[in-house]
Amino acid sequence: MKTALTLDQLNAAPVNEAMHLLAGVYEHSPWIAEQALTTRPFASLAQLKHSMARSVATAGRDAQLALIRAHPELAGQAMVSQTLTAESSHEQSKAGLTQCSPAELTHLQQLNTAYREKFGFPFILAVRGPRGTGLSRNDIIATFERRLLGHPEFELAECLRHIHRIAELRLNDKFGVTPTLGNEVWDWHEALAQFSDAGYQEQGQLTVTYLTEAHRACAAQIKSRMLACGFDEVHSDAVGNVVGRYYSDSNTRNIDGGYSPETPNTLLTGSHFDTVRNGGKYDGRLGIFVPMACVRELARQGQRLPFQIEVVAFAEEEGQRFKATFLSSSALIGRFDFEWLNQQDADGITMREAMQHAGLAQDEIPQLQRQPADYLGFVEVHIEQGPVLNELDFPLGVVTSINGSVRYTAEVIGTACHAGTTPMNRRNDAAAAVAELLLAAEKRATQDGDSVATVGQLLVPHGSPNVVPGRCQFTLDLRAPTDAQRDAMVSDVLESFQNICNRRQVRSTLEETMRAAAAPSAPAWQKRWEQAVSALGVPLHRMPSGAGHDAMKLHEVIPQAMLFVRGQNAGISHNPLESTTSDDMQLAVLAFSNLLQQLASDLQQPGLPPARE
Ligand code: HGY
Ligand code: MN
Ligand code: MN
Repeated sequence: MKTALTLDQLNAAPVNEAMHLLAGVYEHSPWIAEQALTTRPFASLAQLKHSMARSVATAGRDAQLALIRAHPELAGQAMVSQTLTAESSHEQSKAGLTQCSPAELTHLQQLNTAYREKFGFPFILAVRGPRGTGLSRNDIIATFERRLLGHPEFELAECLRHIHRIAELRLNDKFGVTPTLGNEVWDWHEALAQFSDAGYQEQGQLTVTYLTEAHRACAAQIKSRMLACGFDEVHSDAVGNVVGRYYSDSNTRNIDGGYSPETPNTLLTGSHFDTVRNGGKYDGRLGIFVPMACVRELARQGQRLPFQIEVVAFAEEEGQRFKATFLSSSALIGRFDFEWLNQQDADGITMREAMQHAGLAQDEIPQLQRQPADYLGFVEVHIEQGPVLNELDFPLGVVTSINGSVRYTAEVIGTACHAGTTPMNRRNDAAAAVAELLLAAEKRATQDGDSVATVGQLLVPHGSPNVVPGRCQFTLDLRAPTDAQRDAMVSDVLESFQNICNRRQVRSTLEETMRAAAAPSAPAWQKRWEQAVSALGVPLHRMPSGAGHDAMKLHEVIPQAMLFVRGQNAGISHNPLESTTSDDMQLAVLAFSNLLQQLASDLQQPGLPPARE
């Protein structure tokens, strides 16, 4: 059994020996280790991985192409003639590629030929996958077919990302490292993803909307898992949240300890478990399972901290079944709008009826409001849902601010008429008006550089191919890093909308369904995340959040800050391709544990309680 390599060994070894220790990490490309070794000493394996990846990122296109071309094809000639490197041979056989049926082998070789002809380099896929246990042959072939349709620039970057994932797993092997906690958290997501709403489950899609059977099955599984993790109390509340509390070492500490009873003593954390339609497995859920894993480790060690940890699995954030978004975090801050109970879903069921069917006591909703004075702050872990960390090869990112957003549902009412006989200058085409608005909103958001505008839903109700649309319903989602920038864009877009309707002589209705203020991270809490990440030896990256999160509602009453975890597949989200690795989940759990321990030592300093803001 080879002895595991250690960072001390690698940091101390002469260059040539260190190169030998890192041999095989990047296929036939020792120049990467050589370049990375100039940045020694490495504080952590994560830092070594990052440094090697950045050596590639800064090496220039020719070197990157040479690196990709140094790799064998999947189930290609090298595998058949058994001339693969030991690492590639192990990986391809573990993924079952050496057991392909003749038809699979032929199909893979056709894909290899087509891919290489289209892109000029071999298809690269980390076949051990995001969990490290190996993708199935079907997954491999499906990914191959999907990426064959891709764009050359994207595919070159995606091949490099997979090469870094291959290198990461090879480094784990060399250092004898297994991301045990990350593997468990990864598996918890798989278990929760088995529940999906009717109509989506049958298609193998993940959709969990508010208070459906699947939603309630998720709540039940989260509840039982919280109990198994050792939370002292777990309950479902009046809007369907699952709340777990892990008590502090005492609810109050003696006054001369400088920590008087009225000082806040609960850290609030969590995220949502509802999903968008055909969404990903990690959006929201990662922010529930990471703190749960931390509490499980505390409970296992019998450790109590000088504050209580309250983990909330928020029941409704996405606003899919009903228009109300951030419903359950709004309830926690005392801003649940009881008008929402009258909202109807696509089947005409009101939220009130859905809650009654789920056995929720609506009259208890006001009691859900948390007293800010009881809380130290709110922290949320979330998958990034964007490409930044993936492109910069950072596993974690500290959020500086969450963009402010406004969302509308709207309808344009024109005149339905004959598509053949109505001249173009005699139409009041509702869909054309919306199309013009869509392009105007796109242009206006692009003008700011970091604003975004999206028409996510667009429908001609009861339309026909040969009828000029008389009605067109749509949604509009507008976001920007600050409220002032957001509001300037909103007023411009709405003015454009009015002008378009006037000129086209159509009517419109517009309902604001969500408004969330931009939420800058509380400096003290952002600093806590920065310290927690830096303590892992992970390079620090600060970034804004384009996506909205429950943290922006809690922001209205208590200080908050978020931690982002890198997404795979170029960080795609609100898409079944959403993915993250158990290695990155491991780092998120370790960072969260660091934050807990750091907060505990802050609290135990005699004198003032820790800075909240
Ligand atoms: O839309 C958002 O930003 C969040 O995913 N609800
Ligand atoms: Mn989402
Ligand atoms: Mn989310």
